[in-house]
Parts: sequence; structure tokens; C-alpha cells
Amino acid sequence: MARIVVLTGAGISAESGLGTFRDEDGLWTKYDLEEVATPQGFRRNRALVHEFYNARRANCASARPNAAHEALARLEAAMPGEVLIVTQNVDDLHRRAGSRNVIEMHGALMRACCAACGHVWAAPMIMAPDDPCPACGQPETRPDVVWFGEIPYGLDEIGAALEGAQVFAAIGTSGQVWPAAGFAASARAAGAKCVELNLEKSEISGDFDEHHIGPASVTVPLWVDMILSSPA
Ligand code: BV8
Repeated sequence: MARIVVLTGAGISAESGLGTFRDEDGLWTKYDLEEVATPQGFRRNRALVHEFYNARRANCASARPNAAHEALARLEAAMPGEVLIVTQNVDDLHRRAGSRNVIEMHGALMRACCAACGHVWAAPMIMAPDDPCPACGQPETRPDVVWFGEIPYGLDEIGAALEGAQVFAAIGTSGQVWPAAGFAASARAAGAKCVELNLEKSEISGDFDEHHIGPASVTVPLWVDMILSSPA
């Protein structure tokens, strides 16, 4: 059971060059969330949705993990079995930094799935509306990401981890998307110490006992060093 549960959001990948969602020049200021991140939007205009995710997949492939991703991988390596990352992000930067115990609760850009048969495979860099599913052949392929109105992955495992966590940290998230926005309150109610590492106070700052304000590439390595230098 992980003693330290870390929730990450778009802010941890901001310094890797991947846009956030709700900052002033964020993704949701350029694209209408309803059009590109809902099943209804996908039914209305598959080409637009594939174009949106193709662009993000290309961005993600050319991005690199930053010092924050690397520090979390170092923490997991130093405390085997004690650290769980729950990410809202669909980029693969935690895995590329070396983290292994990761729940991608909103899915993954680099995975595709078939809306007809449920088959999941490594996404090609460019997806198009009439691509046939490699398993059933139907033109029902989509990015394996969780859209608004869809149920996130791993909720049971996450709920159990929040119950048993001694420390819950949230890094780079505005706390505006549910159910992730409720994780800090759940962990705190179960007795965890809650730490927020963010560029600025968020909607859920009141749920935390400790705040480290600043860019993740600075605050996360310092926080990890502090944990690794303090007695177990
Ligand atoms: C669901 C994948 C039903 C696709 C995403 C109440 C209860 C339950 C649900 C709801 C509810 N009210 C409304 C809902 C519905 C909805 C919701 O929450 N809507 C919001 C908008 C009100 N939720 C859902 O639909 C979810 N599903 O509820 O199913 C259910 C649930 C449970 C049980 C049974 C049934 C599904 C939500 C998932 C949607 N998919 N992404 C894609 O990525 O394209 S959400 C999207 O937002 C991303 O995943 C993103 O990660 C996520 C959250 O955003 P953040 O990561 O926080 O990013 P943001 O830009 O907002 O903030 C960045 C932060 O970083 C800022 O604070 C900034 O200051 C900071 N920062 C910036 N730079 C740095 C930094 N910090 C540190 N260093 C820096 N350098």
C-alpha cells in the first residue's frame, strides 16, 4: 500500500512545453472543451477531435520530462512500493522519466481504443476518422482518453490508496475537474498529511496542510529531497 500518493495535473508538464488547460493561454482558451473533449463532440465532428489529439500527440512526442517528473521517479526508486502517482495528464512524461507505479486516470494520448469492440493498442502518431480498428476492422477508433462525462480509470484503486496514504501531494492542478478535485479532501479525512505544490493557490488549496508555491521543476525536487532526508 503506497504511503505517498501524488496527484499530478497539467502544471507538472507545463515546463516541458505542454500547454495547461486553464491558464491564460491554456488549451481550453483555444479549443472548445465541448467540441474536442466530450463523446458528443466526437460524434459531431470526429475529424476535429482527431486533429486536436494528433497535435497534442506530436507535442508530447517532442517534449521531454522535466526535473519534476524526474524527482518523482527518484522518489519511487528510493522508496520501492511506497509511492503511487495518479495523473490527470494524458502525456507519457511520468513513464518516460522512469516512474512505474502510475495510474493514468484520464487515459493516455499514446494509446488508441475502439469504440465498437473495446480493443486498445499503441496509437499511431496520426489518427483519422475512418481508420479501421486493428481488431474488428470497424471505423470506430478514438484516442484512449477519458472525456467529460466518461468515468475515469482506476477509481477503485485510487480510492483504496487515498484511504491508506500517510501523505497526499497534488502537483500542478487547478482542482477544477472532478472526481480528482475531491481526492485531497478524501485523503485528509482518512488522516493523510496533504501537500499542495502549485504555481499559485488553487480552488482546493483549503484542503491542504502545506503549500509549496512556485514552478514544479523547482518545488518538486526540493520536496523530494526533504522527504528522502527526513527519517522514515
Ligand atoms: C465523471 C482528458 C462521472 C482529455 C480530461 C461533480 C462531481 C463529479 C463530476 C462532475 C462534477 N461536476 C462536474 C462534473 C463533470 C466533470 C467535471 O469535473 N467538470 C468540470 C469542468 C466542472 N467531470 C467529468 O466529466 C469526469 N467524469 O465525472 O464521470 C463519474 C465520476 C465518478 C464516478 C462515477 C461517475 C471526467 C473528467 C475527465 C475529463 N478529461 N482530460 C484530455 O486531456 O484532452 S480533464 C483535463 O482537465 C485534463 O485531464 C487535466 O489534467 C484536467 C484537470 O486540469 P489540470 O490538470 O488541473 O490543469 P489546469 O490547466 O486546470 O491547471 C493547471 C494548474 O497548474 C494551475 O493551477 C496552474 O497554476 C498550475 N501550473 C501552471 N504552470 C505550472 C503550474 N504548477 C507548477 N508548475 C508550473 N510550471
